[in-house]
Amino acid sequence: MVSVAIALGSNVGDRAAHLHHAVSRLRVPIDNLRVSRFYETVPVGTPGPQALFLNAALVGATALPARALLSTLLAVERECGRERAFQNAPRTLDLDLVLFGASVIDEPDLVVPHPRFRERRFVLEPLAEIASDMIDPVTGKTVGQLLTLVIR
Ligand code: PH2
Ligand code: MG
Ligand code: MG
Repeated sequence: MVSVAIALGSNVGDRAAHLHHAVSRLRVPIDNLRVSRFYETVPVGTPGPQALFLNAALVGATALPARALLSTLLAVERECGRERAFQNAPRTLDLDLVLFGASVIDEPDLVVPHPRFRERRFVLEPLAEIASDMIDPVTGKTVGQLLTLVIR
């Protein structure tokens, strides 16, 4: 079993319902699931003004390979009507694989640890609430340490 961390985000429609749907679907492939509270956050890095996000994080242990877990995340996004109009477009549900044990994966459609999570308070704050001791295999720092270093 591998420890995983997933970031959840929504800024279209019933945001809380989308996050709850994701949590209930991920209880099957992820054991010992722990979920942060839901944080309302200002959009960061979007190409224009957007609605506020609801962000959260979840952690647990999975027997799935990273690629199978990624397929599950994309399927759950589609169940919530996710469309991909352009990069950082408003979304009903975004599920990002942030950490997959100590794995470092750099493939065109799968980069783990998530390449931008260290700069994102909206990922680090919920994740530190439930798993501040998880280690980023690239920097060797814990999530709690990364949160103290984030600027925005
Ligand atoms: N996701 C993005 C871009 N910007 N801003 C906030 N506050 N929350 C997000 O989940 C988010 C974002 C791309 O995935
Ligand atoms: Mg994202
Ligand atoms: Mg995504």
